[in-house]
Amino acid sequence: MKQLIDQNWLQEHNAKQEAAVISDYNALAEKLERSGIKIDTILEQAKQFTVAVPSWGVGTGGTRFARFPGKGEPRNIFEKLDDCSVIQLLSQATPAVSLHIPWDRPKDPSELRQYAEQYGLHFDAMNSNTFQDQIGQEESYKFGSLTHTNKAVREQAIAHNIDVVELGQKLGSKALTVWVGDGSNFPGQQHFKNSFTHYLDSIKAVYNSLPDDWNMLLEHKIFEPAFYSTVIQDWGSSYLAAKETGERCLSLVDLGHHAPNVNIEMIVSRLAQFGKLGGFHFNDSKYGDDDLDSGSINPYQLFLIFNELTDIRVQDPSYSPFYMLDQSHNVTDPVESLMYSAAEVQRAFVKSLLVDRNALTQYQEANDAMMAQASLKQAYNLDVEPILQMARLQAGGAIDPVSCYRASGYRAAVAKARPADPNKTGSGIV
Ligand code: AOS
Ligand code: ZN
Ligand code: ZN
Repeated sequence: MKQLIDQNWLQEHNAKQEAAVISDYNALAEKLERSGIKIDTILEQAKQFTVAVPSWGVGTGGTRFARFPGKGEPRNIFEKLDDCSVIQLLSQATPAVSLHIPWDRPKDPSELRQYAEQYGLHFDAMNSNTFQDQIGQEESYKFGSLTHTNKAVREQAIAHNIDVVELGQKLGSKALTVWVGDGSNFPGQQHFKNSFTHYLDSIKAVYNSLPDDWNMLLEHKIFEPAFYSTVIQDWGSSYLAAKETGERCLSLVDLGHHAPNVNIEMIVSRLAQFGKLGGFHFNDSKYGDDDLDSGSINPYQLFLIFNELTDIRVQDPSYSPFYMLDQSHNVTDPVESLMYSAAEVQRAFVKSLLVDRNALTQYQEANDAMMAQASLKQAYNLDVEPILQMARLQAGGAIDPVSCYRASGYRAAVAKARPADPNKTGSGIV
């Protein structure tokens, strides 16, 4: 397999920290053993955990005010895959890439597939884009796409989604994620019922063209770019649309798409209870913002979401929603942010495995609020870093991905190899 950071160098880098990791791991094993938890079974699950990286995430993001391009930004999808391969090599948790069309539309899908495969990468859910106009397209999405008042615009948006599915089939993807920015900025601008009816009709048309082994994931967002009303603004609208559309049409929860203080873990439980929780876009947010790094603001919320997911998997071990990082890296090196975030999501997952579920159930049944919350905190407060480090070490990754990446000189090398083109950003502002 092709690797852009030398494997021998990586092993030497790890060797300096290996004894400390083994010692920390053994100490944690002893501690967990006292609670009847075998660390090796947790380690194996940690090694299985994966989260997809978005193709646009390796470019520097920005806000509507400005974008400050980073050095050595990838200029095309092949260079994006190069960066994704480094993220996977060091983190060993991100073997899949989620493509955005048209930003990353390949001229030759089989060439792109082979390029990914040489790195051991594959393609996760495809993302369509009807939230901006593309060069040469006939109809404008200024006033909406799948929900537009004009049938010709809706048909164009439907055709784009079907096209993305056909492309995804050639790349080995198995899902289409649909997020639309459709909505309004003024009370009275849009007829709520009519726009939702148009959405349902459009989504059904896309769904009817879906291959049998594909899922369609509907992503809701409270606001932005529409600031007064959004057609698929919350999990309720998403659930209704998914239920109306069909069995393989599911809801996708992007953590940054809710009002502050909304109980997202409860939304997770509700959607899962009715068989409609299909995937996640992981990120964090503080105010009304979308796409800060996962776990950077509220790691406890991330843990509580995984606590629900682990609870669901106790009932149904085969349950596996689509996981993707959806972040905008405005002030960090995107490769570092994505490696660090993948580990934060993995950390929340691992901690959720350590919750004593029998004890929690008993406390809940006995209405022992103090001990119920304490049983969650007991798992959350444990430092599981040695498990994450050991998982990466055993899988051939880096004990500490960020320090290893910095020592490798990868960014400096690509900064030379990829001179900035002032006329091309290589990524969108998302
Ligand atoms: C937008 O806010 C959403 O998170 C979508 O997932 C979007 O398609 C993605 O961020 C790419 O723009
Ligand atoms: Zn998203
Ligand atoms: Zn978003």
